[in-house]
Amino acid sequence: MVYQNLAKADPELWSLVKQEIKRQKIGIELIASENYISEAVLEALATPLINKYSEGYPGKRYYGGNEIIDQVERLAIARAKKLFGAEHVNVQPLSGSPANAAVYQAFLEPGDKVLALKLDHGGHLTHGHALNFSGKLYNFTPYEVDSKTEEINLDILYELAKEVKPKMIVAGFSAYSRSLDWKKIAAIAKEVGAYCFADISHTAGLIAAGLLASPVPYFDVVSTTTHKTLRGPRGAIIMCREKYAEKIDRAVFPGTQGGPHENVIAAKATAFLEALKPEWQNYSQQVLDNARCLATELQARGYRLVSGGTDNHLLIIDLRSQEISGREAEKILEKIGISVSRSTIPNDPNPPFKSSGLRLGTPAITTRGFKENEVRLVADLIDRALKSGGDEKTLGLLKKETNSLSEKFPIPSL
Ligand code: DSN
Repeated sequence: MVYQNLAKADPELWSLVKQEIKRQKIGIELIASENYISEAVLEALATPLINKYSEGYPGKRYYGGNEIIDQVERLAIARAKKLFGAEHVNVQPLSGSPANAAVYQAFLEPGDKVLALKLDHGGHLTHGHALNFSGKLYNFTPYEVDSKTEEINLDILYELAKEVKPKMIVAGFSAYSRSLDWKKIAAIAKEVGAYCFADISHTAGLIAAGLLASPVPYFDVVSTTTHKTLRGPRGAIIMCREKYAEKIDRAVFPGTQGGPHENVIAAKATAFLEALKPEWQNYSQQVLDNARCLATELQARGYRLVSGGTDNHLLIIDLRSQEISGREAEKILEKIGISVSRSTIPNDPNPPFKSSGLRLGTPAITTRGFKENEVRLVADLIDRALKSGGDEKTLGLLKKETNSLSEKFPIPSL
């Protein structure tokens, strides 16, 4: 992408953008929720579609001049439906949290009971955390992972659902490395008379590739962000059965949002087109292979992983035996140019800001072209950094190794 106008018009901002481009180029990105968009998606984001107000939906807008915008939005909807086999798709949610706010508003009244995975067991803020709108507005009961296997035990969920009798069961996570039995969760919800809502933000790209099971055939409603494994622009979509289409659309607009960002909707359409191509499966398979390789390599170096491994694109290291907190580990890796996010582990003895775990994911490095050989080098860099005791000279040398490895793998859009 050429930015010569920005560089000329706003040198102060351009200098910051250049620094961020450099940081991305020379660093290694292991944050499980991040990825690199293609040049085509980046160009779609920079189109003049951003200039248009289009409150409403195709054919029913509250502003004139939307005849082309309607076609853009219909294109995004059609591609998303095809990609996920969904009956109805709303492509307007600005991001994951607004999407989830709309889902709750569509199906629940304030105070209604909801079951969702606890945050420190891998859940998400919008799945009922006390400080989030979800936890303030609705009456969430958290379910936990099994204390021995550290996996979600659906028998326990079933008993809890019978006891609580929620109006909704939420399935989905932001820090859980195992797959979910969607069909069984939907059956539990049906039996207790609850709506079932899947938030597949983390795994949507792998589901679209057909490599992980999809909740779409079984669940009432499914939300996903578009910028993680799906490798699209920052945003979200909601999928639901046709019978809930009106509920969902009204909850997005006018329920929780005003004007949609049509340039982002255009970029979503382009990302969906990319995910519909046969190459998408190869990419997604490599994301999974790289995650398994990273897990094995870290275990071989003595690290304990929550639940013993991974079935998806992410893994959580339990750092307690390393006598270092998640926050300290994140800082050390930052010093050598590797970005990760600290994570809680189930029943974490540390508060979330400090935490006892690290969450690592492989979508971004895989987009860059890393395969198992590079993943082994990454595991080695992480291990040497975490065992360096913070020695600045060692960390300086490791940073050089990070930079020279990453510079061999250009980022598509930079
Ligand atoms: N912040 C995202 C993540 O890192 O998983 C979830 O919203």
